[in-house]
Amino acid sequence: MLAFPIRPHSDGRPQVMGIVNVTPDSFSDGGRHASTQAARDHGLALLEAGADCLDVGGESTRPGADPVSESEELDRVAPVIEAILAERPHTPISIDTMKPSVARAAVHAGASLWNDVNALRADTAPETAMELGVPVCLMHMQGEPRTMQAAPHYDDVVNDVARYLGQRAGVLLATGFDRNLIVLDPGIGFGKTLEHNLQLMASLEHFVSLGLPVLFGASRKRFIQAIDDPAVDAMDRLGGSIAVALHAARAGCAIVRVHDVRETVQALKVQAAVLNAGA
Ligand code: 9MG
Repeated sequence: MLAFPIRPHSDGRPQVMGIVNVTPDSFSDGGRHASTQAARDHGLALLEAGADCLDVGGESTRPGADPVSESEELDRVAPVIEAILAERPHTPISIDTMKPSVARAAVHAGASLWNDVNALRADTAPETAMELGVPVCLMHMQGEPRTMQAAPHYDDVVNDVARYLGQRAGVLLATGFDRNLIVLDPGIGFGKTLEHNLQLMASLEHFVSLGLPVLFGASRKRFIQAIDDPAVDAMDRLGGSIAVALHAARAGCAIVRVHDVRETVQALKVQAAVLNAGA
């Protein structure tokens, strides 16, 4: 099976993960990529633009999103993974799902990382991860997508999120899962206020210091609108998305999950060149 890159590039740049939403209600592309063909084409275009890997998801996790059935989710993602791999056989593709059955089918279709915003809280998820043997991204989320933004609360958001991720990793390790295959993610925007998101982003180095690769996903998220201007919609958040991707790179994150691949890759390359020249 293909190895999925979960460590930064040798020049310190994070791996760039391009987002392929196969959801009619996707918050950032308005469902334009809902069909298999369109999602495949979009994924291939992201690879052409310089993505190191792709994240394919068939259930929206945006705030307020309703769940979809297992069969619907599978029908969305498996053909897209197969179609991308038919064209570009060596592409590292992650499957963004909370459902063990979907993760299993996606890995059988060729996915090589399980990105779980639910951090394997579903029944049998840790055992399924052990069975599949691919890297797993454990993301922090308070609550569930439909209601998570109602009233998020933490005693100390950085410590609470770090403790949670440590506990979830512990559950996975107890099944015998390989520590070298675990990726952590503080879950920007998942059950968090603007202040929580800012605290977490200001503390990314703390998450990196836990010793496992960190995935950072903040592309086009609502906190950018909250900081900039209420009129700024999802398609108009490129500047803010790049600012935080550069910040995540400097903090040592291993993977950044983004919509705007070409612009992000260019910004990361320029930052790495400048930092390495001064080193
Ligand atoms: C699916 N998805 C949406 N946002 C995400 C984020 O920030 N991290 C991860 N791992 N997945 C995400």
